[in-house]
Amino acid sequence: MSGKGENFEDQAFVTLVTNDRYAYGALVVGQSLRDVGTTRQLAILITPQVTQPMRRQLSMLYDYIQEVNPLDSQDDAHLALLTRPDLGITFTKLYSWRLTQYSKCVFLDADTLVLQNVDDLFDREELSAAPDVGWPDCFNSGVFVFKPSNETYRGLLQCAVTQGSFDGGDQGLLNTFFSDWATADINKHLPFIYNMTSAISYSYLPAFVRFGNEVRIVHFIGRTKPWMYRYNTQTGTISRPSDVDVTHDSIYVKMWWDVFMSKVKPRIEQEQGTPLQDSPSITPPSIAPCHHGGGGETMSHDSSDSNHCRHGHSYQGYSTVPEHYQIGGGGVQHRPPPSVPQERTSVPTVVRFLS
Ligand SMILES: [Mn+2]
Repeated sequence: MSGKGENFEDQAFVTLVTNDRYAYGALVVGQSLRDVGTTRQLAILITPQVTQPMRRQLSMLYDYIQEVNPLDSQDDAHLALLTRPDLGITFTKLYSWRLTQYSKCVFLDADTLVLQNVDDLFDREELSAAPDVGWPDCFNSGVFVFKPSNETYRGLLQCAVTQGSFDGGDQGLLNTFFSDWATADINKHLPFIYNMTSAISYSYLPAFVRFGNEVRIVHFIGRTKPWMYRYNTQTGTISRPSDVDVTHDSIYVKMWWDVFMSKVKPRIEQEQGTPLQDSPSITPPSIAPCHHGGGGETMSHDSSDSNHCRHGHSYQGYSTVPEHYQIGGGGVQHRPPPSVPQERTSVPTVVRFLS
């Protein structure tokens, strides 16, 4: 074995994004995989909502990009119970099993961050995953080892139709389909350090103190994501958004931003051909200044976001990522509400997908 990927071209890390905001997560997790020297391919599934400039950014980092159409459940009543009416699209995750050009894959949510090399995950068999902190007899579907197979894909769809998902998302379905995970084979239980919930230091601090330095993958579960935070470029400190649902450990949010600022942002600037803004003063929520109605490089954001572009206000030294990545457009374009991947939720419901 000599060259990167020479002997492992049939194995890949796979992630999924359904909009530009999550694509920032994919840029960071993909970069973090490069930074730890992975020998495997990087593959990403995207939905039509991801903009062309963002696709170009992703293509600089990922070896393989596949656009997929969302497998929307079209079951708004049930989905609304979860206060995440757009989560049906996350069944797109099932499409991962159709990446049969690979013999084995490791799925990583776009809201994860790799801190140490995890190529040893490819020694594991399908379906290997770490326990979910909310119900450890279920696995968390943010990180898992799987084997692409059209037969398995069809089985998963059939399972969705006949049994549904007990949490309304992919995690419930996958735990139903791979129902013997909890008891059948301990080798399919990934250590928690491969999918550490970023808020764990608040729930079991002594264990975090003891084992925290062994963490390999951090998972920013919940609706509040690292890219919703503000990053002070002068002090390197993090500010939480106002509507936090999960308090992520600021150490890891800062790690996410360090990757974004040092590797991802420069590539965006390089593609634009101009600095995003005079460093170090950066105005939220866009990296670039808000150019409403102006041409040139503009990163717009959704009006429903809590972080509106605030003209006339100074937020010097702070940075957040924009909702949509847009270059060369005619200013802010309001797009449909973004769809976001499903997270574990405790709301029980039986739904029928794809029926
Ligand atoms: Mn996640």
